[in-house]
Amino acid sequence: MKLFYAPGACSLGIHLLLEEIGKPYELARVDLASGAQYEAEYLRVNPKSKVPALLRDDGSVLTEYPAIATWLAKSNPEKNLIPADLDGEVRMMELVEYIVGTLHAQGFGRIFRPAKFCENEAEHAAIREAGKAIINKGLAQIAEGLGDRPFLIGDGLTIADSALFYFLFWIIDRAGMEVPANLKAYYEALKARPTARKVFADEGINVA
Ligand SMILES: N[C@@H](CCC(=O)N[C@@H](CS)C(=O)NCC(=O)O)C(=O)O
Repeated sequence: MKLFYAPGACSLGIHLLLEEIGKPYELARVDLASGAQYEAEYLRVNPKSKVPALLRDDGSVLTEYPAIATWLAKSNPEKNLIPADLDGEVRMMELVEYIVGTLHAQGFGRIFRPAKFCENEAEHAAIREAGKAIINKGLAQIAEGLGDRPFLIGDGLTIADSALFYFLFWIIDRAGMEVPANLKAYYEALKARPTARKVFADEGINVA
């Protein structure tokens, strides 16, 4: 297996899952800043020009965070990365979709790439503010649902936690945004896992 990733990108969460699973895998860095995702070599891997992408042992490539995470979890059922009961599973997927599809794509998308939403530069400040509002609303909801528990669903790490892990890395360590105290404690505990330390080290990311 080979994970195509960019340091600190959302692929960080898939990287964490690979470490949690503990089976051998390779890493292939994609230099998003220099536009490697648009070059022919990477387009052959993922024509959508995005990371993460996972090259599987049968030679096929899987893309899209929820799909990759689900495949990894269901291929390694002994790791319990998806709750065994149906209600736990769908509640977990509800969170994954919200974090990846709404908070990341709609919230951070507006903050980092306002031109994707409107080419008129005069609108960009308002678009960024709208992105922050999406994120703050989502963080408040997630914090309320989490309470003082160490994981989003059940009593072990699931793929929803892997998504919130990369998202909180952006929010707390990259953007320096304030978050509810319980989310900060949750993120610090995730960050302290040996698997997370290894992921940061492998990606060359310095975190406190
Ligand atoms: N829908 C995709 C989104 C992935 C995504 O947005 N990846 C970003 C990094 S966090 C990316 O590759 N951006 C490169 C670009 O847009 O040029 C998924 O769920 O995997």
